[in-house]
Amino acid sequence: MNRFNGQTAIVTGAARGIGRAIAERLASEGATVALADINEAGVQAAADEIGGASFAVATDIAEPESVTALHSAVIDKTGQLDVLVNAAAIVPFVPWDDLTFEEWRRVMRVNLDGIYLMCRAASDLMRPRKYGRIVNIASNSIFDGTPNMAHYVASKGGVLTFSRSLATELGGDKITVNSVCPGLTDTEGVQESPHKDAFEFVDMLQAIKGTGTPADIVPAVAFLASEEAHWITGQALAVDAGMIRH
Ligand code: NAD
Ligand code: 4PL
Repeated sequence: MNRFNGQTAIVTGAARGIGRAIAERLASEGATVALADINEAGVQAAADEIGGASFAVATDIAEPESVTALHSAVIDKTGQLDVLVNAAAIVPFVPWDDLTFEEWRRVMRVNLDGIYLMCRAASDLMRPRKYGRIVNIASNSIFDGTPNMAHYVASKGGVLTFSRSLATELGGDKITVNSVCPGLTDTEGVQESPHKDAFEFVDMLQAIKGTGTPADIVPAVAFLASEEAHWITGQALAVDAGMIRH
């Protein structure tokens, strides 16, 4: 399939994990992808590997100037923006007893302020063209309140409800906004944290058995980012082997 021929996409969190896999798919289907990540070396390596016209932009999604610079770079290089996928986030493992206000703010700043800043800048570019696809990566943890990450769960609940509202705001300009809610997924980030020990537990809850990988999340994101998903907006899609059925 070549669903993104002639299109430009921004994917945040594209240095590794789910974001990187999404960037690879959109590029393989014809998009020029701006890979945005705070990990400068990692995102450059990812862009080099993808090749073609895709390019890396070192970006902190929580810094307004950095987000503005990213969108300027996209316009300078390609002149348009069709797709935004917000996959960058902090995925913490912090029990309630250790959850300080500082830690709460650290996560909110990236996971929620960052989504606002990215959607603000991207929608301003999309609206005059009367086309756009925004896919925000939330998490299935918001449906059952996964432990050891209350601030993260709160931030991702905000991502879902914000996406719903933004869908209403932007529908008049034919821009769709949806969220995808992955279950526990085997990524570099998870492997670096105690979340890696939870795979057996979530397997027990899944309708379909096995370990989720970024490749399992990508197809849902690519579909919602494609032109043909034009009649779907304000939705949240759990992609988690049926762990959550809401
Ligand atoms: P990861 O930690 O492997 O990768 C996240 C990327 O985001 C990293 O490259 C990191 O540098 C980047 N990032 C962090 N802060 C940033 C900032 N301020 N600006 C720009 N980039 C920043 O994560 P992952 O496991 O691939 O998760 C990707 C997305 O999927 C996240 O939104 C996460 O919340 C969500 N998710 C993950 C899981 C899971 O189990 N892995 C489950 C549900 C949802
Ligand atoms: C079920 O989004 O959804 C662990 C870590 N377990 O980040 C998540 C579940 C994690 C999740 C998540």
